[in-house]
Amino acid sequence: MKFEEIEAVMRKNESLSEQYILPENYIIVRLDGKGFTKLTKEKLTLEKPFDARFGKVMTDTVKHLFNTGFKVIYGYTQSDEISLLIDKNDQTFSRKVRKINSVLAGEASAFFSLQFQELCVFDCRTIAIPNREMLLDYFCWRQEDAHRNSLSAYCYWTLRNNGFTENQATGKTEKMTQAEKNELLFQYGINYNTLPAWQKRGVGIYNKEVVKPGFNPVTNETVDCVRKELFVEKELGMRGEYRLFLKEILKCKN
Ligand SMILES: Nc1nc2c(ncn2[C@@H]2O[C@H](COP(=O)(O)OP(=O)(O)OP(=O)(O)O)[C@@H](O)[C@H]2O)c(=O)[nH]1
Ligand SMILES: [Mg+2]
Repeated sequence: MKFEEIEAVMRKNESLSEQYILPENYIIVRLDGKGFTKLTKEKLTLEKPFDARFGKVMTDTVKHLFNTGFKVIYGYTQSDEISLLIDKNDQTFSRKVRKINSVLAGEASAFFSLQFQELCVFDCRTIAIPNREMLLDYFCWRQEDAHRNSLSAYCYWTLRNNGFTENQATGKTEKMTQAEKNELLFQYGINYNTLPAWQKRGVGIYNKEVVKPGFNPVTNETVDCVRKELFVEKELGMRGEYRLFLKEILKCKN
């Protein structure tokens, strides 16, 4: 075959393998740290179960992803995962799933690695969401997951710090209800309800309008200017309250 013929076949095969997020669907992407159990234990020096610097780097990574060319409306992070809501009408890379996943995984991995000076990798999946109610369900689902995992992680590390082995700590908490886990922590002097919200509910990031003093060179006056700034919400509400918060962010979006 001639070069031109080979190229035509290759290009056709490539384009036939392409997947797109269909129009009228919201785009959600979820990135997750690859092998972070090992990485957080062996390579990074971190507090357990939650480390403020790790949390800050996750939040900064979300902020970075707001500036990678996609119209990101909302970002959410908990543990080693990040969810982004991308505008329904975003046409970046013609909504090609391959491009969205690879570019965002690359951006997150590169940015995060630079912060810790260690090789850290994120995977990425893209999910089409057909309506607003499902969007709210999605983010409430991730937050519920954060809540459960955080309670379990606190129980596990409390037992480990009190002389239990890995297997004993896992075995003891495996079949416990949430109420029983709360009770266990209480016995060791930890009131789960008073722990920082970001550890139990995750963190939300979105563009918020803020009023900042600006200078008008024509009138030589200081005037109030309305600007959009990335805002980090570390005190998210839960369930119904979280749904209302998300609805407010989505209010001006079609
Ligand atoms: N020490 C510490 N570990 C954290 C923190 N946040 C997340 N992690 C760890 O990150 C890991 C995330 O778990 P998973 O995503 O389920 O597992 P993984 O090892 O990353 O595996 P894959 O995602 O399947 O590649 C858990 O083991 C957490 O303990 C933190 O603030 N401090
Ligand atoms: Mg992971």
